Amino acid sequence: MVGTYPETQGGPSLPQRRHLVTEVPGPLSRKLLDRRAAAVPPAVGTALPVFIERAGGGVLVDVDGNSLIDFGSGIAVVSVGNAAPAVASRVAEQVARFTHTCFMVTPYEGYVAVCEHLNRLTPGGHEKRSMLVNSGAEAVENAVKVARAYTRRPAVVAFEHAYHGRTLLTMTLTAKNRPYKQSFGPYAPEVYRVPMAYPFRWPGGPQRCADEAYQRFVDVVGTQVGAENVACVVVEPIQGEGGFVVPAEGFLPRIGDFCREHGIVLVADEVQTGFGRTGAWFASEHEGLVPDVVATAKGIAGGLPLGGVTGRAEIMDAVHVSGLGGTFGGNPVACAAALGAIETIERDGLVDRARHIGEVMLPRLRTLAERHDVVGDVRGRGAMLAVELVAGRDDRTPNPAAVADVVRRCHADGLVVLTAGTYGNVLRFLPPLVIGDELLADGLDVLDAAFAAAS
Ligand code: PLZ
Repeated sequence: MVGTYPETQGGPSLPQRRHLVTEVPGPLSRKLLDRRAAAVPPAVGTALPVFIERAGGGVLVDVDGNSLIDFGSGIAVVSVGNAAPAVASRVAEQVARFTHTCFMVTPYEGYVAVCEHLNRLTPGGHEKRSMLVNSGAEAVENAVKVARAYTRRPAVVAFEHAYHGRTLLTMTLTAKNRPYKQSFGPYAPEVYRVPMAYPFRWPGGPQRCADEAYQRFVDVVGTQVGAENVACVVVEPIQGEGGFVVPAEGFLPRIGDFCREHGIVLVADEVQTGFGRTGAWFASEHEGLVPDVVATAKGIAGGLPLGGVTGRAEIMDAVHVSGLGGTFGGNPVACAAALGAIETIERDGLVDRARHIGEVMLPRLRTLAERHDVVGDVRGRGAMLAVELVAGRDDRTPNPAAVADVVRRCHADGLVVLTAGTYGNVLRFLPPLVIGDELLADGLDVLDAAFAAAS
């Protein structure tokens, strides 16, 4: 192992503090960056080029011994904290017992137990079934396969600003060209795009957003596709990569009603919003939305690769025997991690904790908006929050340069923050739900200082 830090373990026992001992990235990270450049193509990007040696609670410790505050959770994955004890111990136990059989060859209990939890925790009291996969993209892709098999219809409707993955079908469902789609076409057929009820950027203003966006949805589906041809509508209840867009209130329930009326499967992509992140188990709950199928991943397994597709029993059971699966889907080690993560969320009240994080952060972000004209919008729910940066008070032109400047200053000061947004002008915050109040406050101070220095 490269590095200078004495302890070998991560997890919550790591000192929960921001502490820089070199510039960021430090010399050992820079050495590894050179090796990376020779071994890994630049197509696989890097938000912050520090190499991590240990992590836990709300900190990432790099190979140079710098302790950074984590406001990213590896893109909303380690909600229970990195190397969470219940995850680490269950994984260690499982890995010593057996590592793989393939659930389709000889099954094991962990897979079934995770599916039982998914069936219990996802919105709606109806009878459900779940299947497990390896990633968010695979979860969304399988949700579409299930919807097509059940409805025997081809078309899929997705939204502007959507992100659903990087496989051919999910890349097609994704709205943004660069970096996700550029030069990777032709795309999958039968995918149709409708506007998202994006209050801050709706031409008619936020008040008319839900009504007008719904009218546009009905118009496009009716005139360009035909509701009777639509297998499913795929929607993120809060858009993630697209900029943490919270749909105008009332929009999603109406989409849900439309789907029910026309026999269309409503697929909620809860890959980023799920498992407590927004202050509810699933973001659909904030508006009482009960999706027919829910796609999950990220926060489900404390950092191990796992995804789930959970749906109404009659929809999931419509697929022929052996129509769904994959070699690694629902790997026993990943399932053990998921059981540890779910146990941690329930035992430690992390859904409430996400709400608390929102209550601490939102006033601070609103103060930023009062002080700095570039902050055009503050939005999100629970521990999924963002600020959208614009040219100025009366000019909503996206300002990705200001975001880049603030991010650079945060990184240099030991705060890991991520960007998002169709225009690259959104700064997003996804702290682990276990982050302590002091560390959270320190992170917000770094952010304040970065805005003050940037303007
Ligand atoms: N659906 C809503 O947020 C993944 C993408 C990072 P995978 N978001 C992070 C990147 O640039 O590749 C995501 C999501 C929503 C689906 C996915 C896809 O999940 O596990 O990355 O396949």
